[in-house]
Amino acid sequence: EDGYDLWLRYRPLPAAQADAVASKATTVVRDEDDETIRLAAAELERGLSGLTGRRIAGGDLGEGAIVIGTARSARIAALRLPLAGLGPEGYLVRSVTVEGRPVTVIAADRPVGVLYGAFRLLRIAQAGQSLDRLAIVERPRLALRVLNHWDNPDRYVERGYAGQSLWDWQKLPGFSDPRYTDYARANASVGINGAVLNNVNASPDMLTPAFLTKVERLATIFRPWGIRVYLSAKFSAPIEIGGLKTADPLDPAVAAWWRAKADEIYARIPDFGGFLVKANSEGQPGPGDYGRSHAEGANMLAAALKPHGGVVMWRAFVYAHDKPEDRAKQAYSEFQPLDGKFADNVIVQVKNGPIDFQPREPFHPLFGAMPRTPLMMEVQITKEYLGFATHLAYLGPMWEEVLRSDTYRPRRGMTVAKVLAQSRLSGMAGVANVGTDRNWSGSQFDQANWYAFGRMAWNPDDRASDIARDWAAMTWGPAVADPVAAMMLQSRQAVVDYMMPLGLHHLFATGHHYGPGPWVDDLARPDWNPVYYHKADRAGIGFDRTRSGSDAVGQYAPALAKRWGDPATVPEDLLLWFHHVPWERRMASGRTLWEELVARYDRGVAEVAAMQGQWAALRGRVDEQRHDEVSQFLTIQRAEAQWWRDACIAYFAEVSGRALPAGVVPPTHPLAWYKAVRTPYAPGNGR
Ligand code: BDP
Repeated sequence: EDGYDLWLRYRPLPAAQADAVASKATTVVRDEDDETIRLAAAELERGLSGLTGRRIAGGDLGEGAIVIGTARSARIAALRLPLAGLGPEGYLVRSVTVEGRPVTVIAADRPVGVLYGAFRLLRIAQAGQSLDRLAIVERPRLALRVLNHWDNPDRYVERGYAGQSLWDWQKLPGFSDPRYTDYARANASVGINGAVLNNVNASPDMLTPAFLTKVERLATIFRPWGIRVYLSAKFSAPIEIGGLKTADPLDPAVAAWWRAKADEIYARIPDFGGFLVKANSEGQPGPGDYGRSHAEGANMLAAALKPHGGVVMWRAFVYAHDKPEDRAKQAYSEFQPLDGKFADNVIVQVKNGPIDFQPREPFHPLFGAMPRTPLMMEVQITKEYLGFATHLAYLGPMWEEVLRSDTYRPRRGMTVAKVLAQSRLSGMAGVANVGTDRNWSGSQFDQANWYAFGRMAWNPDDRASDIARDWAAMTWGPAVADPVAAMMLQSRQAVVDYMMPLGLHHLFATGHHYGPGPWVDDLARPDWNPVYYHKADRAGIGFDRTRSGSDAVGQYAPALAKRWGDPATVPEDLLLWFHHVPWERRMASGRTLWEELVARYDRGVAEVAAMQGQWAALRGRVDEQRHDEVSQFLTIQRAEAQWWRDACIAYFAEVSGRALPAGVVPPTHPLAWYKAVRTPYAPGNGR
């Protein structure tokens, strides 16, 4: 096994469980000849046959049948189930009696709901759970559940660690790689319903007719799986491919160009999702180039898409070149005043935290602060800042932490999850971690992050621990689900501990964001340098974001600003994010800050060693090929955790002028050694 089958392996269950499933899955009955419903039936047959070791096929109604469909099937309609209330993507899975026989029904208002319901039933069976007395009613809490591919036309994936882009543009539209279907199927299995095909640092070529025929082909393949395609639009495309002199959003010729472009796209792809835009950020063009606001830029594109039902996902990831303001404050400063100014088919896409996908950040202050503007949350599934593909870090707990954060806006209890779910346009975007590697995600365990993203976008209140368990059962087998999930649940904190504990952030070496570089101070912009973020000196360490400092804390609701603005009440995990504190400060453990920092780094390395032990104990209980790959990756992670720990401790010891606490093992090498490490060929660098 090489991992290609993801969580849809459908290997035989132990005999007793297989018998139980088989008795509830004698045949799959469908009356409708809809392509999506056919896919649902085929998936059930494939999955249930694999799990039970028997041939389960389509057939007539009998005891133990699985009956699937919408109200267009007379048999389903006769059951008078409350299908209309399920919405366009919801479903129900119920044990009922039809024509005197006990059966299971998977029903929905629309075919895609039936497909989602089929995957749900399979998930239950894969976990070895009973298919008796089912009474499940589900509908997604968020409407747009979208992967953002940072894929370039030349197949290079920005921040991608799983090989090349899946999209083989050169061979499209002529050749349909079977992987396109497998990709769509995997997404559908977790409820992902959209894919932005190209990098936010967009090439204008993507909007040319030559590329649009290729995009159309992919859209056709994805459609029956409930997936719409979107494109990242380069704001200056009217100049680059349209021959105009300007891209000013208020220029009528520019607006007309985009309208025509939208018409052209929809003529090919009637269910095209819309545009994702990175504007006036990190050198990308945007409305700001013409003195126009983000709202003016977004609304112009929104008007072009509106007649076709498309949306604009406008990113709030901005930090301007000319402003000395704390980078953590800039998105809020620029976007919050625009609340209420966006057209009704614009949704502002906000990263989970105010800086940039760090191993731990507080939630982004825009959540809750723009009540009249739909906001969607962007998370990074690809692990740009958490060790790429070789480090095992399950991101479910990180996203759960953010989604459960209380914004206190407008009142207590309004979590980020609620803010997202309550808006009239709602969604979550995940920067994809898939590529041409056989295992899709660059490592076996990174598949879990793709999986968890889908589950959390469907239900932002789902628990990371439940998701881990389900994934582990499906991917490694129900017998080892608990120990595998236990390993996963500690893994993200381990990365925080050995890279940047206690609220430290952005200590990365230049460019690739892989290894440590807390000493880096020579990059052109102050806020590209790690020293800007940790501000360590002889007296102390941390970024003062209180009122006496940048006052980034003032962008949060008063209750939070108060709690986080005081070093005595801020959670220690965010201490150095918000405060510059003396090395001698007493921590909850009784240690000084310096001692605590070193202890956290040591804990991180120990946690990786513990994962190695937990994984070693599973040898023989999972297949050898995947076990071996994970073991080797853990060995890499262990060595690199040590590298991070040693480099950071060596550096902070030097700037602080402090000796290592008693009993602490000194770094393997002197500081100069770590400073000399180069990683020029690390994958995924921006180009
Ligand atoms: C940063 C990445 C960069 C992306 C940027 C973005 O380093 O490659 O282009 O985010 O989100 O994290 O636009």
